[in-house]
Amino acid sequence: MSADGFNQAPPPGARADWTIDQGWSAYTAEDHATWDTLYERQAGLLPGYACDEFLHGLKALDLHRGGIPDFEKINVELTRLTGWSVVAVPGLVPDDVFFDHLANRRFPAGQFIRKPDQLDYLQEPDIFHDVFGHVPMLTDPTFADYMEAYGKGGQRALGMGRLHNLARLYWYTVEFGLLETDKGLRIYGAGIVSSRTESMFALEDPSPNRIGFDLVRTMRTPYRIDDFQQVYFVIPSLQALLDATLQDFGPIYAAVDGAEDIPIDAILDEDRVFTTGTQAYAAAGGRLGG
Ligand code: HBI
Ligand code: FE
Repeated sequence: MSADGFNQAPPPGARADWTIDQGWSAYTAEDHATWDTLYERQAGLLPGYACDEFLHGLKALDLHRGGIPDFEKINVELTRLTGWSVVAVPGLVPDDVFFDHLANRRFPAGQFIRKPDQLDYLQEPDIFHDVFGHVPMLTDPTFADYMEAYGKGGQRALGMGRLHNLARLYWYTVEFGLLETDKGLRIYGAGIVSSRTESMFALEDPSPNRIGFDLVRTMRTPYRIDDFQQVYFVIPSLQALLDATLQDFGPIYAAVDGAEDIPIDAILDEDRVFTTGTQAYAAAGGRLGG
């Protein structure tokens, strides 16, 4: 997920912080139609799958208006709610640039949208993954605080050579996290909520493990970048996630240092287990083998 190294020069046409103008008027009818197709597929599924905070954010930012959102328009409400704004970037940006944006409540969103023949899966986050997947949660004050804290933690982690630990935390929360609610498990992770198939898999399939979130546990657990996850971590509340991130990571890194990676499909005695998965999907070769 990361553009490796840092202090890299921005691509031609981008500013020093790698931002570009969104150029909303330049999107084609096909681009807007792709957004609408992706949106219709997801929005119909989300009640009962996405957490309330996500659904409220979708409405608050009026993302169902149709067509690719104009950042200037959605930023008026987003900034009023939590001080966050969405800025356009050409694609993945170097880690130091990414964390600096997050630490200053700017979410870097890919300016491009996938092609009609890439609807189900693409390697690099496009505007649908970023704006539909990530931005609605930024309207929630607690999650907005978490993402800023994550950015600041990322800047410190880079300085300590700990990026790989933090990348796992990001992956198992911001991208693929589940939330425990009184109505059952709900999705808050952008990578899940922007994918119809993974939304159903993450909540309903007997294959993956579902385990209570623990900071050290996630940092010790590898993740899949090419297919559905084999384990999903469940937070008891957004506040609990924020609290976990506001502590000093020094001892956390020390605890991770001496420890081996935990096998991706393992369940430990100390885990709070919601689902002991069959791992049948991964054993059958997953999407690539499906
Ligand atoms: N750049 N635009 C963009 N979006 C990301 O999600 C992103 C990135 N650069 C680095 C990165 N993510 C990851 O390396 C960090 O989350 C660890
Ligand atoms: Fe993402």
